[in-house]
Amino acid sequence: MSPADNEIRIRGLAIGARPRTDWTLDEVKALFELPLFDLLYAAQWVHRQHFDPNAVQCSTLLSIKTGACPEDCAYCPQSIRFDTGIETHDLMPLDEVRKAAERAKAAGATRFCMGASYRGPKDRQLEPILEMVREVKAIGLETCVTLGLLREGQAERLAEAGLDYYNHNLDTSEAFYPKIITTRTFADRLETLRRVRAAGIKVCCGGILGLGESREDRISLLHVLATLDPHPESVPINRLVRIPGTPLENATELDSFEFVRTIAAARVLMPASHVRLSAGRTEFSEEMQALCLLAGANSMFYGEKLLTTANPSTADDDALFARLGLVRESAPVRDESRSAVAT
Ligand code: SAM
Ligand code: DTB
Ligand code: SF4
Repeated sequence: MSPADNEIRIRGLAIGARPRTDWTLDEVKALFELPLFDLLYAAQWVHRQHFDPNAVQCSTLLSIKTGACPEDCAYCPQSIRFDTGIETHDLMPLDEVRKAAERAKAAGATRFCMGASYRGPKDRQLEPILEMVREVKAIGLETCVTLGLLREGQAERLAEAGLDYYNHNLDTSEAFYPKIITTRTFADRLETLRRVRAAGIKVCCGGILGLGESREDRISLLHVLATLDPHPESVPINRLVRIPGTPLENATELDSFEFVRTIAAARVLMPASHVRLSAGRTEFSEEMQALCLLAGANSMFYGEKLLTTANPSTADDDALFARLGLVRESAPVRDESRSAVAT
């Protein structure tokens, strides 16, 4: 049976394998509020229509420019407005980036994501980053960058350099967003996502849970993501890492099952996308990580560090993979007729 006509019915909801971008808010809410085991069953079923359920895509992160960011994102250790004690640095030399990418490839990652603490890069700041994209690609890794808002023409330049993915998160619902960030709008973010898509770069877009948002906000965030046409190819779901010195340092920890529920709903709503279990893993038990993977997450950050905070060690991740019988998803085959990597 093809994904087009393949569906299951659970408590009156028709759940299909074919990606849809016309979800209504009511449908997303009904799905999100299913009994957890029904939702997990739906997510597993959808997951197996599109993916090897035992393979996990592994990306490694590198902060190529750290801290002193003019933005006021209330969760972020890199904002210049909060005293978080992080070590800041300007743009890293190309050579160091290449070495880090080579180490990531040797460890088994297939994608290398470079993050910079800009509101958005100036044209002259983009130039050395294009060079980094070319170098990392030449090593044989997929490339991703997250640089904030993009101005006109910048996405095209990144595409020409061979960039595969651009990460730009919506972070939370449109309604809750102004409580978290005041220096740029939700609409600004959608505009950058539009530019990335128009330039032919794959979109990596998700959010953070545990900012103090309500369930309605989580449902609304998923609704916006699942009605982007086409869906983001990669959907990172972060749990807030509470950083001393930020306004959210004392945020209440989000219930683990609510986090799992959000992952499972994302899997059902965006059946063909990779859903990434992102920041927050160091605070999760191995059983919790396994539950997130069972709920349809099939991507992770792999490597000891995220941008400024810790991630589980590769040894711990390798041991977890072995215990669960998981494998690292292999790199997509390169299509030499295009500069980008085919998926
Ligand atoms: N400056 C760029 C931007 O904001 O788009 C790129 C880097 S920014 C650190 C990338 C993403 O990391 C944010 O959108 C947010 O989703 C996530 N993030 C940052 N701090 C976090 C934290 N303390 N806990 C969880 N996720 C976080
Ligand atoms: C994403 O969604 N999560 C990553 C990546 N995209 C750039 C970043 C997580 C950052 C966590 C806090 C830190 O290490 O500074
Ligand atoms: Fe700056 Fe990005 Fe952190 Fe916001 S999330 S303060 S834009 S580095």
